[in-house]
Amino acid sequence: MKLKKEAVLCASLILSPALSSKENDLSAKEIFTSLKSRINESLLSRKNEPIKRAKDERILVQCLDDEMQFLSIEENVLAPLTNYLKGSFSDDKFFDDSVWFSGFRGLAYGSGRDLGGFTLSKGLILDSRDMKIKNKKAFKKFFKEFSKLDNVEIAALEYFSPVNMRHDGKKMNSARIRTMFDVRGFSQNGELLQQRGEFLISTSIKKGKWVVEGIRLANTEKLVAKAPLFKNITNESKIASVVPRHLRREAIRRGGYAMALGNGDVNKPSDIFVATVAETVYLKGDKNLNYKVNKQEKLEKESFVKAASFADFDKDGRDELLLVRFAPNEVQSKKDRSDILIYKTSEAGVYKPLREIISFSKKTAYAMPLALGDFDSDGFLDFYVGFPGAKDFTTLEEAKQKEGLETQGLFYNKLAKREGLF
Ligand SMILES: [Ca+2]
Ligand SMILES: [Ca+2]
Repeated sequence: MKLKKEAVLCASLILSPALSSKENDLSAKEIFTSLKSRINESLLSRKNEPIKRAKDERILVQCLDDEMQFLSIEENVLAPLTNYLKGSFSDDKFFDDSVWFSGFRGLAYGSGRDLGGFTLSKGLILDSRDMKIKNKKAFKKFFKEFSKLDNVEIAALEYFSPVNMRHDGKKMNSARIRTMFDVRGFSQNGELLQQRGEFLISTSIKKGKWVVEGIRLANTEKLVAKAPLFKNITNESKIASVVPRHLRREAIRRGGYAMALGNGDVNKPSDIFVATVAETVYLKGDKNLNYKVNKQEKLEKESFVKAASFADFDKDGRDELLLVRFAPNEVQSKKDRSDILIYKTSEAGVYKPLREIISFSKKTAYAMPLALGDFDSDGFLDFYVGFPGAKDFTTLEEAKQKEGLETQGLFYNKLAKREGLF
């Protein structure tokens, strides 16, 4: 049997359409027989059933195992490759002589298309798909138009590891990674230059470690601009190095955590608030846009902040910080909730939460989105919070809320009528 489109991601990877038709004809039974030592008995008894439902737990065992291996590939192959480019290819021993390259040698660019301020040129790959040249200079030469690299990103889009690339059909011995690369910097003439496209990276385990076997250029294009439209200050700002990173543990459809720009004081530049699954960080920048962590004892302990916004609710010239927290396991009181919070700064710039600021008696779950606006046009900012519930916005099934759960929350700012609240 052939797997249909509804088969889960992992199954489609095992039976990659890129493979020969013979391999495509592997049945679910054959796959699960080869995977049986990783599947518990109750699942094994169902091995003759076709793989159909995305929720099928049988494939999850293999998926999880593959994902763990893929993390090693990211760490041992993609991250070092990114760093090699970032280091302007200074490590001459990065690729050993056995690594092959394909698509780079016969590359030409079509005549550029003017897109108003910048020119887009598509790469024409002239090498045949079988051409594999063991000459690392071809790879280096591909980026020869850069005088200076500013930003390098290599992100995996898919990995392929069919049964014949696995040990006993289970753990991956080798894999092909389809990646998106995006390299930005300046050309030899000082113009802004971006090269992007897809690398197909063949990788395998050698001496217990994932290594690059070869890189095929699948497609590419470049953009050249005379003047910057936006200046990238990520590196200068040091933001990436001061914001903590955590492993993503929840569904990607729920998105990430909040980031907000505003001013807790009247100084420029804007302060930056960044939330994570655990702690939050408050950053203050100097006139050179160097951002440093500003200790905020209470604020930094807030976890699961899904949405945040700076807003001057009381019009005193300093922004308050409104937080919406994804807090399904916390009981909310009617007047003092832990999922909708407003923090206010003192003159000294210390943020403290305001108590009993909203009254909301309806039961809700999973506060997530936030919008600000003066909804009643009284000159004071109001806000909206959505409570999409456990099923969130992207469920394929009809979302039925539990009885009594409210999904919308609109909060008018009553300061105009109640001075002294803040
Ligand atoms: Ca204020
Ligand atoms: Ca208002």
